[in-house]
Amino acid sequence: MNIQGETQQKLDIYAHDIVRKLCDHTGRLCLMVSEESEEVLTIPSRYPKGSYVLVFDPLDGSSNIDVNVSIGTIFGIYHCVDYEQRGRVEDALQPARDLVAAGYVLYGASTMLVYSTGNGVHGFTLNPEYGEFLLSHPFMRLPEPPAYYSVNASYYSRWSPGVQRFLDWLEGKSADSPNVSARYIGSLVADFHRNLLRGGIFCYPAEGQRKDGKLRLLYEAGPLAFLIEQAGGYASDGRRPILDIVPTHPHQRVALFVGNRALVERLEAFIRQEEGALAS
Ligand code: AFP
Repeated sequence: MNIQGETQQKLDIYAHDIVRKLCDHTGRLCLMVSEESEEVLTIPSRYPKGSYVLVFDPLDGSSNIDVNVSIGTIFGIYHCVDYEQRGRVEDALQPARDLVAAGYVLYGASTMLVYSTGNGVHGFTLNPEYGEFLLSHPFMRLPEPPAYYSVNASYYSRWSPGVQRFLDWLEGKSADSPNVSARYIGSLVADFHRNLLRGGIFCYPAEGQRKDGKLRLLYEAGPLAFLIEQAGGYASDGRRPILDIVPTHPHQRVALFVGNRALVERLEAFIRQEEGALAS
């Protein structure tokens, strides 16, 4: 079981160990944070300590491993806050707006690496023959109009009225509803990637029991928010930009709405309306 009390698949641990072992001795990092480790990962004293911090979800969508559905690895890279004292948890508790790079690897029909260093979003496809990632999707931009919405609608009854109104609107129950279709894989990276290519919104709202939803800010929502803004989109927790949320804990959760800006801003408007109605 991992810190979140979720079942750890063998491949989760395997992926975690590969990333950790390949990155802890390079002299580039002073700290790592992984979904699969309760403690932050300091650099063993026998290795030089660099000035960068790696936060990562070694294998996202692991409940899809055994059913052969696309899964992925998500990562974010920060520069340490204080070089002299580098290697403390504070180096990881930075808002995603301060990321120096972020990306994911998608293990699907093909294996793709998608990343940004703040100069656009670029996609590379692995050519297994050469073992090389080749540039296949330079300067990825969210297309307009969006085509899809991705949410686990079976949780509808657990959402706040504002979020329920938004889903009703997405499902075409209003005169001004968008022309979007539903797609939900249950692997965040795969749902995000499809929406990045075709336009859309991915939602994992807060629920009655889970006030901050399920997904993690540091190594899931943050890096994807960094990418989506570089691709012309927006990511919010329903009230504020994900990029501006300052983490207080390495494994904290956050509600996530990410995709075409107009759709995410509409969601925020529904929540403001709901709160306005409650306040009056
Ligand atoms: P697992 O790693 O347990 O499969 O969870 C995957 C995930 O973190 C994310 O990839 C999905 O978008 C989301 O959870 C699916 O959650 P639901 O099963 O509650 O819809």
